[in-house]
Amino acid sequence: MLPVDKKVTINLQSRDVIHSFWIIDFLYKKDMFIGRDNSWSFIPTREGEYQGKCAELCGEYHSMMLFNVKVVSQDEYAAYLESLKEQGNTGDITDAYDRLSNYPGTTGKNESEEGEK
Ligand SMILES: [Cu+2]
Repeated sequence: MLPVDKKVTINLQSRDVIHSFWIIDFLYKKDMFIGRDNSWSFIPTREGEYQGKCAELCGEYHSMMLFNVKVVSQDEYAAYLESLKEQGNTGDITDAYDRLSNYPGTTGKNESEEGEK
């Protein structure tokens, strides 16, 4: 769910292979790479529901990588965030779900990234 007429930045990270984040009606897609963060900023200007999918043949479940993006009013967006909070759904996804463990000598993090922290 995204708020209409507000700048949105989507940070894209891959935890396994290369994917491509594609919202079809937005006429744009952005690749997601392992160990290299990517981002996409835009301002959705029309309320509605838009289909998205992975646009990179990424593996056995590629055809199941479908999602919907709902662009809603500011009020509806605020109410949605509040409902998530009430359900205890706050914060970001952490590295706890990271399945990538093939960087040499690490537990799934890029060594150059670790040096920056
Ligand atoms: Cu895919």
